[in-house]
Amino acid sequence: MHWHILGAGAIGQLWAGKLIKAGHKVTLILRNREKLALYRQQPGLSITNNDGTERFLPQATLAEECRTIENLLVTTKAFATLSAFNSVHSALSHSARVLLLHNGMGPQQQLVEAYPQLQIWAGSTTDGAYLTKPFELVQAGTGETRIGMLSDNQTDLSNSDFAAQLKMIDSDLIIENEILPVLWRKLAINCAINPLTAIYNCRNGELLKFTDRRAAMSQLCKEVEQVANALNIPLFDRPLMEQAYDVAEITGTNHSSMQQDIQLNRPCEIEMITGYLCEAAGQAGVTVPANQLALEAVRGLCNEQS
Ligand code: KPL
Repeated sequence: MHWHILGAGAIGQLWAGKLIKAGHKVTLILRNREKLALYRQQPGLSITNNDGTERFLPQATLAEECRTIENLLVTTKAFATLSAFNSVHSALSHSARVLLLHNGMGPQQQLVEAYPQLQIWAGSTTDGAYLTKPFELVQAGTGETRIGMLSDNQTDLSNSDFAAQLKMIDSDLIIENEILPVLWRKLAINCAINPLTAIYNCRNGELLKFTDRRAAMSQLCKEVEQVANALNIPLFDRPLMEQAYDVAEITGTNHSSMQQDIQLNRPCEIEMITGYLCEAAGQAGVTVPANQLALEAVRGLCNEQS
């Protein structure tokens, strides 16, 4: 199969390596001519993990140069998903499959509504990877990746085909019949950790060391659970606070993606994380004052950047 990858950040490059290893042809769709020129100076990307370093040679192009896309993997930041998708939409073949792998929620549902004819899959990953240079990736840890079909296209037999092909890319990958609760679980964890690490400008584990931070986290968790309950979305089989506590502890020395984005003056995903939660709460008639406050505080931090 030929895959195009939109969003050549850490997860996009990790998947480029996985796909090439599984025998697929891969084309990276790069953001602009500068990035493409940089890639072409020394084509290829390297992935380093405990087993050593491997080099891969995907092709690279720009959105406007794409002709026919059969399989599209979107690994942009959540706030860039829709515009990135629109930049290649006209190149998608009639039977194209789109797989969205990003934090937060909103863009997935918007794409399904806007393009009911497309097969849209979405997933959530806890794979740990970071770039040391533009095309040099370190795979820090192997997490869990869950993928399922979002669009209500159940009659298409090729869906199960696609699931089998995905499993061949990565045998650890989990195919879910219902992906929405999976996306909500990741959203819930991100609502509990990301805004607070941005507000306190701290590592994930430093949220657990202070009573006031733990209390704030617990309040956020309670509200997220109320919204999920009201919408009949099953979260975890134990309180969200316990689950989030463990994630913050396990990833204790990490800086969350939101804390990093704010520190590096990049746009952040607050609207697709806490913003999405607050919107869903409004629709479900649930009040979420702590999350609303966190949303406003992080929006304030984002505005300070400009
Ligand atoms: O997903 C994350 C993120 O940083 O976006 C967590 C779970 C908080 C780990 O850092």
